Amino acid sequence: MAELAADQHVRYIVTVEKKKDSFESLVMEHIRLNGAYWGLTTLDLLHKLHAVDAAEVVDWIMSCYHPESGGFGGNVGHDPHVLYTLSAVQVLCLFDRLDVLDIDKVADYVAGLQNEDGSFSGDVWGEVDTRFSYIALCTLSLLHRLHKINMQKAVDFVVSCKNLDGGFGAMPGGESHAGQIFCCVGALAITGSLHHIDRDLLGWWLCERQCKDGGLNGRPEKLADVCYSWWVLSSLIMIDRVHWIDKEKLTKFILNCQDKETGGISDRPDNAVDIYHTYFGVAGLSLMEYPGVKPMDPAYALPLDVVNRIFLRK
Ligand code: GRG
Repeated sequence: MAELAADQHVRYIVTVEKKKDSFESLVMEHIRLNGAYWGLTTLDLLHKLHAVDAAEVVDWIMSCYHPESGGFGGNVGHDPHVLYTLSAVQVLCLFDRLDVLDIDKVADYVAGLQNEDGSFSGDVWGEVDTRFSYIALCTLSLLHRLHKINMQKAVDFVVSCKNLDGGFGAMPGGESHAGQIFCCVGALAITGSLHHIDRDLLGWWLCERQCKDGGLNGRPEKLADVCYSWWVLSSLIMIDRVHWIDKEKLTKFILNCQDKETGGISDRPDNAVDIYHTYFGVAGLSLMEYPGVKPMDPAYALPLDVVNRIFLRK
């Protein structure tokens, strides 16, 4: 079996960050804070977070902050949204620098996006999606501020998005999709509400995502994509059914998506690499306990030592 080209991936991540006028940097301009979370978490998983200047990263993160609302934008001068607020909080967790935040202000921004039915909007424009429920719960939990929302209603909304096949969609009646399933299972895990899940039914739907090539897809009849290694495996771990996947075949699929010369991982073999798939490939390997990669927490999507530091201060 091919091996993880860890050094090349580290070099790829550090150079993508520096090439500000490259194609990848340009297409990621509006989601740069998400990109920072993907790249920096990968570095940490590979024990190389020190390859970047922590103070410089923290300064840049704070330049995306909107003190009047308490939220973060995807880049400097961009409007705030919960998607980027979670990434900002996660990156600050990696560097153990939550001290730079006005925690109550950020938590109030997120809590203020909860709607009457328990759902969350992504920003002031009001789009509702179970992604935002997960993001709100994850952010507030990392900030120790879950008490600022109506948690029962938040859980009830997520449960109302459960389908007859055991999966979850973006809203009530929405098609089951592995990405949304991660969000709903993660939200229920964070709130201690996993008893709402039929583990065997959902586990079966999730393990059926493994394709002949060993990779995982996001829903029936779709092609495998490295990113589902994370969305599907993390969900299976949270419901204790990860042994229903052929880990060896999936590991091979991910390793075959690497550019072993210049680093990076793509969605499927022979495609162009990008930072998103590099992160989800390494994160998937982490969930399968690949040697040399730090273990990850499946609900918070951060290295386990970072999550332990936050909740246990160890
Ligand atoms: C902290 C890890 C982490 C996540 C934050 C943003 C978010 C919360 C979760 C996103 C979950 C999600 C919906 C993931 C799916 C992304 C994806 C590859 C969508 C593509 O969907 P289609 O329909 O592709 O274009 P398929 O694979 O179905 O053909």
